[in-house]
Amino acid sequence: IRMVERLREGLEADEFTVHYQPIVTLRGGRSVAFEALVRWTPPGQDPIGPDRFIPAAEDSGLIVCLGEWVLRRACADAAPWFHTYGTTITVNVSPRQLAEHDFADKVRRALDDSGLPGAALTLEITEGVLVRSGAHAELTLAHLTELRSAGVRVAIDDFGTGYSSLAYLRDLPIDFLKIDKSFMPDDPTDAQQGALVRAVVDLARSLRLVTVAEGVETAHHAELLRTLGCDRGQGWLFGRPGTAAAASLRLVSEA
Ligand code: G
Ligand code: G
Ligand code: MN
Ligand code: NA
Repeated sequence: IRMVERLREGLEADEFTVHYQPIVTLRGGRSVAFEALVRWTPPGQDPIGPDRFIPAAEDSGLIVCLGEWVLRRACADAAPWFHTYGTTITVNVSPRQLAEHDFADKVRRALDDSGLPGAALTLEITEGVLVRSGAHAELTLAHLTELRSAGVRVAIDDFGTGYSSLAYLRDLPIDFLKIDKSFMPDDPTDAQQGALVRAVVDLARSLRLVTVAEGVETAHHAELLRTLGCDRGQGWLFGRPGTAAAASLRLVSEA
């Protein structure tokens, strides 16, 4: 309850920022997208990680307001990146947002107001989104279908960590699979870990989805993923989340 109060105050006092982490092609290494990741630094304090405040924002419903703010900020920051380099932006969306009757309207307005086409935006949702949206599952599906027909793409985040993953892949309109970072082997010689990454990448590829590996921390991870035919990577090896200015600089230096 205290956390919720602080969140509400923080939103009013404009204490949030958005950081951006590059998503690169595993062949070529170009930053084709950035994931928007919200940050909260109350004045005079250390940053509070999203792991701590996103759950509270979801439980209280404040995520609807915070999520819309992140979406609008990210679209505004990403507009020059898209227009100059074709770099797209991916934004995390929680089930609560998708259960709002006007979610698709809000997304279209954020795009219009920043001068972006739908194709510049990817929404990241989790496998459990239909279950967690409960009675709103139909509305969630309708929003995603409508936005996709406007060119917006949809990614399944943290793939492989939820349950009944396969049924969701069948029922959800999606374009990308983001393989959860827990699948990156911490021991390159462990055959069992290697087999698991291979199985997940093969599954995603056979569904003709673009595959994005998360948590790529080492050159070995990148090499393994290339061998397996994974399309894109995101992780500390390629770049940590940073400010919009840092993202712009990165694009300039790649051009
Ligand atoms: O890097 P990281 O600590 O930023 O993110 C931790 C968790 O918070 C991840 O699960 C990430 O998806 C989530 N997260 C980060 N930014 C947002 C956001 O804007 N909206 C939602 N719903 N989740 C976010
Ligand atoms: O849940 P989601 O996948 O949206 O959030 C991405 C999270 O992963 C963020 O907290 C981000 O800071 C974190 N992250 C990004 N790259 C790496 C990495 O290479 N290793 C680890 N352990 N975490 C990472
Ligand atoms: Mn994400
Ligand atoms: Na992710």
